Amino acid sequence: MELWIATTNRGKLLEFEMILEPLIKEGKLKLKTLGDLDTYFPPEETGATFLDNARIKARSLKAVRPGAWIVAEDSGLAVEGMNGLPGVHSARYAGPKASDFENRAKLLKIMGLKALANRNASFICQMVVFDSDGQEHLFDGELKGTIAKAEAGKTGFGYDSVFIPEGETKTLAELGLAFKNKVSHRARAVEKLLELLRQKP
Ligand code: ITT
Repeated sequence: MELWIATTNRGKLLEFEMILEPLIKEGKLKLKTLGDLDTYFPPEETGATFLDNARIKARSLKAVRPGAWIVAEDSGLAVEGMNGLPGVHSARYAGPKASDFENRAKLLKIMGLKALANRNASFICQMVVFDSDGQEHLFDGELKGTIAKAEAGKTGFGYDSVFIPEGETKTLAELGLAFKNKVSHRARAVEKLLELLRQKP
């Protein structure tokens, strides 16, 4: 079975590969990505919610690969003391072409300027899957934690180096990918996808 993943984010892709590895190793699953298409223009993520954006990405890939298994997810960081920001704007928080480093720097700066006492935050993932019959399946996941005062750690991507998961004292980027893939918002959603893939021939 082929599963097409609608993402341009290498960090996400690596996590999909690691969590779906059991099926890949059994020879039951092959992952395909946007890089396997000759030409593809990722759609604009104009939705107001994570789910809207996940659907936009999944439908856009489905339009060029009808009848294939497709998965897309939209994810981001919601900070309690900032009314859920950066939220759906997480990837482009510091501007349309912002790097992960610039996004993290803006977040830490704004939280520092406002002297926010409430540093509670959640990573959220909303996933849309189309099976080969075109039926839609929705999965989600959340990881609660707090925003660190400064960056620490090297693994992962995005806000991993400023996010301390609940019950831990180190950031996700210090705890490493094996840890992240057991507890993360994306891991929870991909685990549900793995279950679905095991059920469907
Ligand atoms: P695709 O849309 O191509 O999948 P993207 O990076 O643009 O890639 P999103 O629109 O879903 O993905 O934005 C997700 C952003 O939220 C991502 O760029 C990070 O800034 C942040 N984010 C999401 N999941 C994260 C994670 O596991 N660790 C750190 N940051 C994360």
